[in-house]
Amino acid sequence: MDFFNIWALLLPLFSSWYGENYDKCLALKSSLNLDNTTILDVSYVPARGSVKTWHAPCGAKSQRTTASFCRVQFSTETSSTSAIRAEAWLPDEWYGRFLAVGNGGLGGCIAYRDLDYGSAMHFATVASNNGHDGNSGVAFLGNPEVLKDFASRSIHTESVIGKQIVEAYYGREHDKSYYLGCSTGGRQGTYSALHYPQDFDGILAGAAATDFNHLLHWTGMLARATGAPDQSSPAYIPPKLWKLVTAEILSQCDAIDGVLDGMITEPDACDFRPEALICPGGESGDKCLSRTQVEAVRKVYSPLYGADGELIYPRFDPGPDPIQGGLLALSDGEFPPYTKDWLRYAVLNVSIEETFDFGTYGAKQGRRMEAVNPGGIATFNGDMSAFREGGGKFLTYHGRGDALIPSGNSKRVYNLIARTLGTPSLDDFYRLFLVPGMDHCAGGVQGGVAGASEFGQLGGTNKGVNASSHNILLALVDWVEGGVAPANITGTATGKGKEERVHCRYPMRSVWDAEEKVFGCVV
Ligand SMILES: *[C@@H]1O[C@H](CO)[C@@H](O)[C@H](O)[C@H]1NC(C)=O
Ligand SMILES: *[C@@H]1O[C@H](CO)[C@@H](O)[C@H](O)[C@H]1NC(C)=O
Ligand SMILES: *[C@@H]1O[C@H](CO)[C@@H](O)[C@H](O)[C@H]1NC(C)=O
Ligand SMILES: *[C@@H]1O[C@H](CO)[C@@H](O)[C@H](O)[C@H]1NC(C)=O
Ligand SMILES: [Ca+2]
Repeated sequence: MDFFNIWALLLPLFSSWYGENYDKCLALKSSLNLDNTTILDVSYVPARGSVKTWHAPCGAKSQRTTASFCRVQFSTETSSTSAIRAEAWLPDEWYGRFLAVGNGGLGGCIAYRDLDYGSAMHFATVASNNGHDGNSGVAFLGNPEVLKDFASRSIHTESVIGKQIVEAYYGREHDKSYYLGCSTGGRQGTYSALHYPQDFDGILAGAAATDFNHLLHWTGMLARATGAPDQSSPAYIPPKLWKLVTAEILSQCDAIDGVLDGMITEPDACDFRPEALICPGGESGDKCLSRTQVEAVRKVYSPLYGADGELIYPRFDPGPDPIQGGLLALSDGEFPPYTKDWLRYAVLNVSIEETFDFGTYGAKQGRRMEAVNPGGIATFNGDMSAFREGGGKFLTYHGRGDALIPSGNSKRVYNLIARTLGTPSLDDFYRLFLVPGMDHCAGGVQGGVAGASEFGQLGGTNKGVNASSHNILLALVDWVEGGVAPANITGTATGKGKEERVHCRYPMRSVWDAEEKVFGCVV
């Protein structure tokens, strides 16, 4: 019997095993007719399986799946020279909610773990490749439409088309719509609230890469401070000396929060003095730093100011080991790849064949990035009035051990919105949770201690605990659908002990209660 005959025999069997959803799903392939959209593939995925991903050229080739769902892969043209590639995962057990998920870095990569997470939590979930494939900026070169997808259009498009697919499949409109993302995904969510206030009822946008041009400039300046791209620079600090720096920060600042637990609860209270590390005689050594290296360390832990004294970007939080946290700008002596690609391919439009001397990088390039502001990407605007007036709810979080985007930026954005809207507290629609010890978006270990960094913020950060007190996505649902706003969120540590810790909402502070022996939230 040949292959096709086997399928002819088995297909009706699948259909009866999986029930009506199987047929309903496959029927979408010919019935969907959506603006600017080509349906690439439709398949039914049974529970607890695995799917082949659209991985080129990033991410894993397959993704484990939890729910049983209908998978629709599609491509939507956003202009005559640009398109997004996207997927909708439509779970059999659907609670009437729509969820769009975002991207990371300069990607280019469909967030499969978030598709799995969203569909497992019974959301009809949509993700896209952000208008180009891969995590490099080459796709932006000479293609302003691709840049526009990256800066602003892909999330809007995936949500407009995704909602139509949801309606076609389930035979009715969704009830409420949500967004989830972190880092670049956090910026995308913030952009949606500012510019597409109708797209989502609830937005969960963590560790947001807002004030994007300045963020990349800050990273560039940090790298220059430590001598990049030249490892033989006297300011270069090799990874083993960064370990010393991290240990010294802990010894100076761990106790400030009242507990020697290897974690700095409030890095803003840490006035780190790197001079403690200067070698006798001031030369460089194996177990100490030269005066030049100490100056570099001081710059890393200081805010970046412009020529007129204006704040360009808040300082890097003292605490995490920047190497472990993946702040490559500091660890390998190279110029940071995102700043490099953004400047070359989106701002200066330097071709692949030409070179750019990153040894000359400085304030001038930062001003250039700000002035060009490719695709209108900056996302540093406090006017969320339309989103707020439309009843939207916004949750955000930031790790106090984030080695890629300083948590001070999330406080700064909170304050910007409060100032712009003329209200001291944003509690009625916008809440920020600061998470001690957490690295960029998730994970993180300081002084050997894992922070309570799992609270359902992304796929893979929800080890079974999904009550809304412990799961920020469900907390958002409670707020949007039940009017109950989260006062705080409880995180669970990744380590064996599964310790829990309550994360406070800004501007409350996490303060040790010596009698109760627990951190509480204090105004
Ligand atoms: C389809 O594309 C056209 C032009 O490219 C655009 O004006 C229109 O808004 C698009 N429709 C959707 C639903 O994105
Ligand atoms: C909790 O998550 C599991 C999947 O991980 C899901 O089956 C269950 O329904 C969820 N509970 C709620 C309240 O969403
Ligand atoms: C590079 O291209 C972008 C649009 O893709 C444009 O905004 C910018 O002005 C260009 N830069 C230069 C130096 O021409
Ligand atoms: C967290 O919020 C709950 C209400 O949801 C409250 O009962 C509890 O006291 C709060 N915890 C802290 C540490 O503030
Ligand atoms: Ca401590």
